[in-house]
Amino acid sequence: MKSVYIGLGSNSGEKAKNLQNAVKMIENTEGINVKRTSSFYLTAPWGRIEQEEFVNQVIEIETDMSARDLLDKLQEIEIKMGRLRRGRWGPRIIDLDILLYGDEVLDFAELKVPHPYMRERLFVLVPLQEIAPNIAFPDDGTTIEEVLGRVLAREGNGKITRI
Ligand code: A4P
Ligand code: MG
Repeated sequence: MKSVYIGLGSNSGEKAKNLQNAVKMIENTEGINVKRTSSFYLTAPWGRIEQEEFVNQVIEIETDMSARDLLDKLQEIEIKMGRLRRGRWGPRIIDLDILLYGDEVLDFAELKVPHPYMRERLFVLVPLQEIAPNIAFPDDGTTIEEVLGRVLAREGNGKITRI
């Protein structure tokens, strides 16, 4: 069994509802147990900033699925929920990213773990810190708390509100 962290995001339609539905679909997937869920956070768009605010959440699951199979499953859920591809970092009903997969480091085009941008993203680090402050990055051993502390010192936390 692996402990896996998934980042959820929505900035289109009923955003919090979309996250709830996605968590239900993840929960109902054979071979996946949802262990912990963070609060919802309202967050300023990162990357392409001329779009609606996001609602973000991080969950911990336990699974014996391979990382590839899990990614396929998550993409299936995105499609079922009606996600359309509207360009990189563009608006979406639901986005499901694998943040951490046990203590593995994966570097394939279609699957990079730890998620390549998670160390810079308050919308990932703040909810992750809520449910798992003491876990460490498998590649360099820094904890979530340390990495979050650095980003907060640099940027402040004006761009994220717990809802
Ligand atoms: N992929 C590689 N590694 C992973 C991984 N660890 N988890 C590949 C999931 N997918 C991974 O993703 C494109 C491809 O990335 C997938 O086919 C998969 O094989 P995508 O979800 O189709 O496209 P995307 O989401 O538009 O691009 P990308 O680069 O994944 O964007 P992100 O990183 O998901 O960022 N601002 C706020 N406040 N909140 C947000 O949630 N999200 C984004 C999207 C931008 N700004 C945001 C937010
Ligand atoms: Mg994505």
